[in-house]
Amino acid sequence: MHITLCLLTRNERECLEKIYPLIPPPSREAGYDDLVAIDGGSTDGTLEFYKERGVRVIGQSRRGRGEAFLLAFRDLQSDAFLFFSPDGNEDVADLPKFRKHLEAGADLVIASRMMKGAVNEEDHQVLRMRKWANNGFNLLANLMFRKQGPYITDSINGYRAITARATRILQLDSRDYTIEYQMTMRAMKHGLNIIEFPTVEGQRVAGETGAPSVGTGLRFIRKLWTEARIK
Ligand SMILES: Nc1nc2c(ncn2[C@@H]2O[C@H](COP(=O)(O)OP(=O)(O)OP(=O)(O)O)[C@@H](O)[C@H]2O)c(=O)[nH]1
Ligand SMILES: [Mg+2]
Repeated sequence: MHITLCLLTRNERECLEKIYPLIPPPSREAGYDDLVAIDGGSTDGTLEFYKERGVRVIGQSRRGRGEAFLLAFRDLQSDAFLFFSPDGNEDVADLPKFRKHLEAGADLVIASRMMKGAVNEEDHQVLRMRKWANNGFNLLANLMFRKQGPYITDSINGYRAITARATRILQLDSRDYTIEYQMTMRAMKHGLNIIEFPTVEGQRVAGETGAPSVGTGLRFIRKLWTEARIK
């Protein structure tokens, strides 16, 4: 199975300097056969960083994290896509873990920050607002859409892999930060095989978030509502 690792960035030069050197070159053992960056219009030297290292870049004509996913599905020839955000949140050590699940027949593989054995970046805090909100979105998605398989504990995490076959079934169209939630809800609706494994979430190593919590949360609620209304 040919798997393409997709690095998702918008103005992440500082993070890339720390994280990119930790990403092994493509190989069977690394967990992917190809590496491509999908960039949402960086102006901070991210594109120069890639160019200096000979990394293939797909530039977006429209901004948005979901847009990057849709471009990968449209423009890349691969059996599966593994998405990685090189800002420190996602553990490089997990990159080789996706392949065995995909090759065993999973349609969607999610690194979960919520299941037993996982660590969420808020777990050391008493108030875990983001985690609680995410668990609310998880509960609703499972109650409303899940047809088979285990309870999905992290329906919105971006650290995930999906087969090309599944993308053709799901016909995703979210262009913003709701892309992963839409992907999980539709995979549930279609009864696809979703597998999770536990991951340890790290802190962003530099720069700033592009996803303010409250605004993004409202978008998730709207997306849930939309998915509930369509078949
Ligand atoms: N290709 C692409 N990537 C994007 C876009 N917007 C954000 N990203 C990347 O998506 C990843 C996740 O975005 P973040 O802003 O870190 O969101 P977050 O992980 O919820 O927030 P933090 O907790 O601060 O890390 C980062 O690697 C961003 O650079 C976009 O329009 N296009
Ligand atoms: Mg992040």
